[in-house]
This record gives sequence, structure tokens and C-alpha cells, in this order.
Amino acid sequence: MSLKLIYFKMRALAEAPQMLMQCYDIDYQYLMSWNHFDDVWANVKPKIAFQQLPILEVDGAEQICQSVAILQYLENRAGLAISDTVRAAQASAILQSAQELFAPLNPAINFAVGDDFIAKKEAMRPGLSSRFSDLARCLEGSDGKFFIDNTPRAAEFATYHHLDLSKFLDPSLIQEFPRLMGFIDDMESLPGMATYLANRPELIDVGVAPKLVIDDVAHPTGLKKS
Ligand SMILES: N[C@@H](CCC(=O)N[C@@H](CS)C(=O)NCC(=O)O)C(=O)O
Repeated sequence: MSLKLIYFKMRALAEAPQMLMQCYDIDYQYLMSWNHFDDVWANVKPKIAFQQLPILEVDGAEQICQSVAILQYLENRAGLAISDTVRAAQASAILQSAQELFAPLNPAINFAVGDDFIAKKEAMRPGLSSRFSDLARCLEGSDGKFFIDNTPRAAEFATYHHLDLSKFLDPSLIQEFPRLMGFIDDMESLPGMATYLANRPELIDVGVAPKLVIDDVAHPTGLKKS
């Protein structure tokens, strides 16, 4: 069974799926939209079920849209499904709540520049702090290292991604939450995670002229081939 994760040049919704796949030895290919479809995004968009990426293509045939659905599919595929239906629903609520951090955090880090970046940074501070506090409370209520137990699942990879991205905005935001700092350390200690973080494209010049360094070449973030 082959898996292709298709996305753009940005550090956002393709991070958590890749972390999960690398931590659980699931083979996949990561492809930019223009390389996979051999066309510009404007022509591809209307052909995608919900007109956005990422999608996960399974066996070159089926496409899964929506980052939460992709993460839940991968979680099942890695054998991480929670059998207790209430706990499973609670884990899904944490995943969805973490993923609500996507906007405005991810677009601002990947695209906003100058005064716009500064304005967005200040505007989102209270919202981030509030959701970080909710996530910290969930972890404090757990008997394990992670939200449900000692196993990292979709909710943990999504949460890690957004916390990690918030460091570009202001590293002191998460420092107010010692439980989140401990969670970050636990996630970064996972063997597959360390490898993923060491090898992924570096995100540079955030707030000024954001770029991803892919194979030693700095590319402007975005939806276009460069
Ligand atoms: N709810 C969707 C959001 C997907 C989304 O916002 N994708 C953006 C990139 S991060 C996109 O496809 N932008 C191009 C467009 O909307 O035309 C998910 O979680 O997958």
C-alpha cells in the first residue's frame, strides 16, 4: 500500500502527519502539489474534494482530505486506535482543539511580514495563551506522559507542531506552561521525531521574507513552484 502526502512549501498541516509516520515507521512520499499534479494550484484546486491541501493519496487512487482525517487514518494504520469509545472521543476532541491553533498561527508564521506580522503576533497572543492553558490542563489530568497514556497519537503530534511553531512568534509563550515544556521534551525524545526534526526543511526569515531551505536552497514559502 503506497502513501503520498501532497502539500505546499510551508511548515504547517503536513508536519504532524509526517511526524506520526516517521515515529511509527510508515513509508510515505512527500510531494509538492506542482510535482504531484504537474500543474499550477489554480488548475488543481477545483479537482480536490474540499479544494485545499494537504491530501493523503492512498495506493494512487483514494484521496483523503482534511488534516484531522489524515491524522486519524494514519493513527489507525499505525495500530494506535483507542478501544474505549469515550477515551477515543476525548482524544479526538484534543486533536481538534489542537488543530484549531492552525489559524491564525500557521499562516502568520509562514507568510506574514513586517508590520502585518507584528500586528498578527500581538492579536493572537491571548488566544494562543488560552488554548495552551487548556492543553496544559489536559496533560496535567493525564496519568501518563501524553494526553491519554504514554503513547503519542495524532493529538500529540498536532499539539507538538503548533507549540513548536509558536516559538517563531515568541518562545516565551510556552515557557509560561511548564507542563507543555515537559511535553515538548518528551515528544522530542521519541527516536523517529529526533530524526524528522533534524532532517526537515529549515524555516528561515520568519516575519521578514519566510523561506524553506530544501536541499540547501532557500525557497520562498507558498503555493507556487520556485
Ligand atoms: N481544514 C483544512 C484546512 C486546509 C488548508 O487551509 N489548506 C491551505 C494550506 S495550509 C490551502 O490549501 N490553501 C490553498 C487554497 O485554499 O487555495 C485542513 O485541516 O486540512
